[in-house]
Formats: sequence, structure tokens, C-alpha cells
Amino acid sequence: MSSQIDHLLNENRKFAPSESFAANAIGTVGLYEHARADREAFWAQQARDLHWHKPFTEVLDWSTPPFAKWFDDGELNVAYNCLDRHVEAGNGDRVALLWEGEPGDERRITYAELTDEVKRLANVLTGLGIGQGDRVAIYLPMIPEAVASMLAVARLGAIHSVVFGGFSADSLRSRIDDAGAKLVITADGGYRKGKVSALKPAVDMALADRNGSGAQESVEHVLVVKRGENDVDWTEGRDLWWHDVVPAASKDHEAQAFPAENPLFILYTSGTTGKPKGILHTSGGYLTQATFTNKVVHDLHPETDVYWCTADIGWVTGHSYVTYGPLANGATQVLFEGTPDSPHPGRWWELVEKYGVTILYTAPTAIRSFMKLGRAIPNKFDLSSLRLLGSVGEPINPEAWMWYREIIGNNLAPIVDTWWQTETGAIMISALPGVTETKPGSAQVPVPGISIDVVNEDGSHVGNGNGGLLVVTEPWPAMLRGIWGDPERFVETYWEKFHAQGFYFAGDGARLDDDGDVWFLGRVDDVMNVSGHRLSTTEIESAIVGHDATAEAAVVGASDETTGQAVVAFVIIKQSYLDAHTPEGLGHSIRSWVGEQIGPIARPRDVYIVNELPKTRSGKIMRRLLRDVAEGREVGDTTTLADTAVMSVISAQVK
Ligand code: 6R9
Repeated sequence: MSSQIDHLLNENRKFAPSESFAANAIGTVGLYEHARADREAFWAQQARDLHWHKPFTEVLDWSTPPFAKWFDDGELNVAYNCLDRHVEAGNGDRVALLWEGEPGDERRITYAELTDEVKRLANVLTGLGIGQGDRVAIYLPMIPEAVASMLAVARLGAIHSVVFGGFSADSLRSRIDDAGAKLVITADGGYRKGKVSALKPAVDMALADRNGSGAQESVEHVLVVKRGENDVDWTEGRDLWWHDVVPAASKDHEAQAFPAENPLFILYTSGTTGKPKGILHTSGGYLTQATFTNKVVHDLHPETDVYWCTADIGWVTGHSYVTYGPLANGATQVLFEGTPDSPHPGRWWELVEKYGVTILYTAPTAIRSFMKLGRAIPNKFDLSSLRLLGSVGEPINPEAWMWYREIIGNNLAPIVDTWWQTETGAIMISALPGVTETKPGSAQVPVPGISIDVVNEDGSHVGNGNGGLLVVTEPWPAMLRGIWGDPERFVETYWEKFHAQGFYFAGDGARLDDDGDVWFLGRVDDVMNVSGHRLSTTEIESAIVGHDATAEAAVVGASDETTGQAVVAFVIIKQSYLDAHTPEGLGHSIRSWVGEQIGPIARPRDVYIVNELPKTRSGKIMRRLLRDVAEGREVGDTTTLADTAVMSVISAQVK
């Protein structure tokens, strides 16, 4: 990666923590010192913040890498840690969930109430034959029952597999089959953009006619929450209404202890090729790191903060930073069923004002879409309660970072750009608010207790000022324990590349700046090669987003007779500029802007002005599909797109 261009590294704005923030910050320099002095003792101390039914005496067993065991002889109950212990400590009246449905209906649920609900549900699930190690698929909208379901499954030592409510019957079926789920928890439907979007029919379809699929039906029951009030088909004997069985069940349920390495969940993540991987996480280490990072990275003070992570529970961020981290910390959090722009484009900011949100954790894709609509919308709301902002999911371009800081954070709230993956389970790289001087666009430093490096293809350290591949060099508590049913693929995908060094290969390109801070450059598969120069998607996209007219951009490398690959850009223009300029003029202006900002080599050969980009449900741009368009091919598989119609619109615009 040595000939890569240094555009992002020209970004040199820095923001020191304010004294007042630092004075009350949970994160300290001492955490780094402790972790550096004795990493295992450091993690053991974090783990002891949880309640252990049986305390552990061993910290890490790394005798058969890459299969790690953390706190192996300890026993705990994950749900007890998220619920009962807060009630027993006298905090039962604290609100756990400030839920708002898309139509504007509200529910406030205290820790005592959520604990009761989870106990009742645990009794129902036991009655349905669910016990330790059984798999339960959860296919629900963002309603409190979704969180309760995850916790009830965890309480029984069973394993959940949450499937995003926007996924099709086919995706649901393959996930149910792969995990051999015994039970599906779903709803009749949920609200999306002003309408009820049905869920139960997809479950029915997934479980119907399996002729030819060869799979043995594993599902015995379907538990259905009434939410959308839409008509649903009913299979007697298999289907049960939640409201018939849960309220009637006993609210007495004692949490049993399970081994620290008892599996907690499987979450499927799509690779660029092949079938989705069922990433497996276990209990003690996962909960330790999710809880610790949620506390120090988000500076979470459970007595006073109102926390809001906008992620859906169908994504790993929803697992670690909606369900497990915040509830284990005893936080009060907003849970929102809807989308940012329904029924009006200020809906999120209205919620921040209404609930007095103090900590907001969201994705760059959302920030850029707000940028596109302009500052007038957030400016209409009182956002002064916000004191910390977080970002996750993609590299955040410096311009989006600055906009987030200025318009949403009122130039005061520190921003934490957090890098991690479904596989890492919890945050790995991020500033600590109140400690780290932040830099727009850089995820910066590993959190205390985490060891990473940026290395060359041969595994050697690249040194400051250079680019390479991001690796994790030591095992960490929340690391994936495998791929469900496929240990070989686990070893091959993540551990083979740097087998000699024993490093975990994350699949991301990254650079170290002169201070040794990490800048992410995008997935390694997305790197372009133009006339022998390796160019990162993130660098060029950041430059394009730095152009005044641009709201969002995606670039891909398309084959080119002279340069090998050429840069092709797909650009969303802010409304005010679209009205006042021609597409040709804008394209020309963006091309020369990139030339000035980075260098002629990075100047896009083509600039296509589009009104949307193809994204996954978690907001990641699917560049593979744009490459198909740029190279004039038929567009490939679009089933994991949030909106499958987007590609036909883009193809039409490009012609
Ligand atoms: C949590 C989550 C993981 C991939 C990861 C990387 C990208 C996530 C990022 C980031 C740069 C950040 N990614 N956070 N890139 N800066 N702050 O997103 O998990 O859905 O598994 O995606 O997302 O490419 O490898 P997951």
C-alpha cells in the first residue's frame, strides 16, 4: 500500500477534550496504563464488575489458538446481569426503555417491569421446550418485546439468532435452517414509513413448502407479538400469540448460572461471496467487553444520562449497544421503531429534544443524509442536551464529522468514531472522551486492553505514516468464538493470512499517521488500482464529500484499457445545488476538485449524479453493485439491500 496517496493525512484539525468534560469522564489515562502493565488482570477487573454466580479463577485460555476461552471456570447469567441485579440494588424504578413507536405511541418500561416481562417470557419459553443450547430465531421490529426476547433466551442459556426485520423470507429460511432454530419469535407486522410492514407472512413462507430444500424442519413453534394489527394466517398447534401466553405466565423465575463460554448468540453477516457466516459469541467475555466499552467510550453515567443508539437489533451494534451493554450498565435508553425521516425529516431531532438525549450513537450514513437535507432541519430543535456523539459502521469522512460536531454537537460534544465488527463483538478502536484529543476522520487508538497493528502483506509493522492491513494482535474478551457449524471457515477467513504471527485479519485497510493514530481506508476488497497506484475508496469519497455541492459519494474502480482501473464516482448532490447547476457543470467541478485535493491520478473518469446509493440494512454502501454498473454488467445479487429498487433507478440514471 506504499504508493497510496496521503489525502486523509492532510487532515490536521484536532480537538482537545474540554476541562469540564474531562473532569467527569469515566475514561482515564490510568485505564491504558493498567491494561499495558497487565492486560489479563485488566480484563479480569472489568469482568468482576459483572455479577458472577461462580467467580472465575482463570482469565484467558489461549492454548489452542484461534479458539479462545475467557473466564472459563466462571459461571454467570447474562440476563440476570442486565436485569435482576439492578432491581436487587434498588434501581427497579429506573426507566430502562423509553420506547417510541413510529406512529408516535410511547411506552416507558422500568427495570422492574422489564425484569418481570423477561421472567414471564422465560417461563413461556421453558414451557415450549427451550433450554440451554437451543436456538431461537428472533424476527421482530424495534419494539420492547425484541429486547425482552433476546434477554429471555439468554436467561435460559439458549442461543438467539436475530434476523433483521427487513430481510426476506428466503434470508430468514436460510438462517433458521443453518442454526436449526426450534422457535421463531416474530410479530404480525411493524411500522415503517407510515405503513404497516408485515412480518408473519415471511415466517409462514420460510416455514412452508420445503420440498427440494432438503432441510429437516427444526421449528416447533412461532410466538407472535401483535403490533401491526394486520391480518395473519394461523397454523394451529404451531403458532401462539404473545398476549395469550406471556401475561398469563408466572413472573417467578430464578436465573440459573451458565458457564462463561456458554454460547449467547449467532449473528449472520454477509461476506462478499458465499453464504452468510453465522458469527458465534459466548457469554462472559462478550458481556465484559460490551459493558466496559459502552461505559468508557460513551462515557455512560447511568444515573443521569439518556442514551440513544439508533441501530436496529438485527445488527451487531443493536446487540452490544442497545441490548447488552446499556442494560448491563443499568442505563436509561431511547428505543425507536421508525426511520429518521418519517413522518418528517426532523423526527430524530424531535426525539432528542423530547427525551433530553445526552448520548447519541449512530452511523455516518445517517449523518450524511442529514447533511444532504441541510442544517435548517436540526436547527429547529433544541439539541443542547447532547453531550457525547458516537459514530460506527463505516469510516466517517472529515466533512461529515465536522458537520456532526458543529450542527448536532453545538461544537462542544466530543465525537467518538468507533471501529469494530460483528466478529469483534464490541468496540476495539476509538477515542476515549475526556482523554483523547480527537481528529475528524480518524478512529484513532485501540481501547484499553486491545492490541492492534497495521501491517504489510508479510505481517510486518508498517510504521507511522504508512498504510497496510489492520490486524488484532492479541485475543480479546468479546472475540468471535467461531462460525456456526464451520470451524474451518473460521480459521481460513480470519486467521490463515497471518497464521505465522497469530494475528486476526480484519479485512480492512488502514493507515497510521505520524502520531500512530489509525485511519480506516475501507474494506481491502474495495481498494482500487489506477496505473499501479493503490487508491482507497474512503480517501476519494472524503474528498468528494468535501466539495460544497456534495452530500454523499461512492467510488469504485472500473476496468480501463489504459490505466488498468479508473475511478468512477456516484455522487448525491445537495438539493440547493441541483436546482442551480447542470449535471455536466457539477461533474466537471467535482472532477477538478478531486484533482486539486488529492492529485490528478485520483480524478474520477466518470461522475454519475444519482439520488440514492445502494446500501445494506446497516447502512454500508455495496460498491460491488456499483462496480457492475460502472463496467456495464448486469447488476448482481441485490437481496441484502435495504431497498432493492435502488439499483434499477441508478442504472437508469447512469444511462
Ligand atoms: C460494528 C459494525 C464491520 C465493518 C468493518 C469496517 C466497517 C465499522 C467503522 C468501520 C471505519 C469505523 N466499520 N465501523 N470502518 N471506521 N468506525 O459495523 O459491524 O456490520 O460487522 O461491519 O464495518 O469495514 O470491518 P459490521
